[in-house]
Amino acid sequence: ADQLSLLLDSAALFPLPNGLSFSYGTSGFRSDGSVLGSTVHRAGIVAALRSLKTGSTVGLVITASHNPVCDNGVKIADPDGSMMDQSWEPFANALANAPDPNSLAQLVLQFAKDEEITLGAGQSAEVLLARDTRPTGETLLEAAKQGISSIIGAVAIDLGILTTPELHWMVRCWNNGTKATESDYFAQLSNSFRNLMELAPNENLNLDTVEKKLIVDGANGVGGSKLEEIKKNIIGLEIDVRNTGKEGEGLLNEGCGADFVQKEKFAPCGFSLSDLGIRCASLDGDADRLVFFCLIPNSNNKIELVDGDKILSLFAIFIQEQLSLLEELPARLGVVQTAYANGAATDYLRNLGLEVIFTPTGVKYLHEKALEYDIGLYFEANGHGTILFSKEFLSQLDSVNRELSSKLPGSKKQKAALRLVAVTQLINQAVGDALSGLLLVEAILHNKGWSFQKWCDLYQDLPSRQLKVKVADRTAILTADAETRVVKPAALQELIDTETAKYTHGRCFVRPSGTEDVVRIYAEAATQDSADSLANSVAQHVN
Ligand code: NG1
Ligand code: ZN
Repeated sequence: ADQLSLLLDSAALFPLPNGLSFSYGTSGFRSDGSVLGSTVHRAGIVAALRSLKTGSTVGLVITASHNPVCDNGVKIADPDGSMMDQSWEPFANALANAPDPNSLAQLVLQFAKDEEITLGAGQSAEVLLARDTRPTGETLLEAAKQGISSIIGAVAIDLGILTTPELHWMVRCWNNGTKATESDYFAQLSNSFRNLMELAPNENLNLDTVEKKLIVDGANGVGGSKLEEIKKNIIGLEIDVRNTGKEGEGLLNEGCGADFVQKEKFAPCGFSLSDLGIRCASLDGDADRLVFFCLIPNSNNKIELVDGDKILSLFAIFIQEQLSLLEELPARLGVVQTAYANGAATDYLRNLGLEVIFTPTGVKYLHEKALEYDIGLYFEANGHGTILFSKEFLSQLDSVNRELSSKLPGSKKQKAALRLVAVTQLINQAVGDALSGLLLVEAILHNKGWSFQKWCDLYQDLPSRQLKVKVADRTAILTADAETRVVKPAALQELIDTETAKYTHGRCFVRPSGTEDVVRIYAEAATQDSADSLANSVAQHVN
């Protein structure tokens, strides 16, 4: 068949649902899983074109992350494992909303022409596919496959059920020509974890047995069972996985998972006071977010939370420490946050002498900024983040490491270099990864001989409150300065300023969500009561 009729036939099988429109938000298309057939089919077409354009393998993952089990979503990964270049989003949007097969086909042909992609001329395209554990995932994956095969020469490779970060990692490795299977991923994590654990300075090995234990809430999603695989090859850490999504363990993301734990500040289901004193961690449904917590005695399941900001701080301290031992390895270190970062975290990081910058919410913005440094660390408060190392830095580290292992083997300096090497191998440089992040946290605590409490006490979070409000049209709100200020409607910012001025350490901002049809309100102040009341009063003005 020729390209046009292939597109027409394929599109006819996946009609756009009446009255719905879709938009490629900060993490792809998201909606109720039952209405996403056409969207995912069309995302398959976009992915195939993206592969043709870049001449490399790309990825497509079907997930709605921390959202309820009935939701689903789809996003595309570029050849380096990062989110699809933003310049392609308008096309993805147009295609997702094309009313009929004919207009869809015309959009594809025109876009291919504009982008100088030759269709049907013997080029090949390759898309790696994965999905999370949602019940609508299987059908949607089929739709993606059909979309991909409606572009001549495009091939879909179904990798089954994976965490989102696994898929991104595999795309990256595939294109780098390095080992890219799931068992390679598991092996890389457990090997680099072991290396980093073994590099702990002897004087810090004073942890008692309780500290070797970690309980992990898998959000009843895809991460729990993967962690159970990884833990088989791990020593020095006892991991107990709960909410793995197996029969009888509960629903995906319901009353559990990193989003619940971070926003509600309560222990997830399956945890109780018998876990008192034990370090706990929580993943989200597709395992790209991670937070830690500990139960508070006599508090009705309230927790002490370690959020993304504090994970970021731990990573930053550790890297800074190793670099300070290696004056022959100069590196520009940058930290990227969003407006949701706790004010106390930002102060803490700046007091360490670090360069801290802000971007709008959404991993793709943070990731892009972090790429500008030799070592770029980024985290959202909700626990999504990672560390990026520039190519130049990696090759300098490699030569410093070689030099030291021949001239000063066993020295403090050599160990510092080896620790950095282990970090570069353990952390997922494609995207935030709860499993790799979790192991890095554990290895760093072990290296530093730190208890959970010591980590908590790095700084005291300012009390905060997040609310969401449904409005008629959330796009009526426009923001600036990394979303910290409302520019339209102008009167709203004035109201926010007036309210905020009433509170000590008050800070408040409002922005339209990029993933849900709501406006989000964030407030911070010296006490929980004042944070709550600031958020509530601003919410009233948003309505
Ligand atoms: P929106 O819905 O745009 O606030 C949420 C998170 C983001 C990011 C995306 C993608 C908050 C306040 N926002 O975005 O940080 O993780 O989902 O999943 O947590
Ligand atoms: Zn997620």
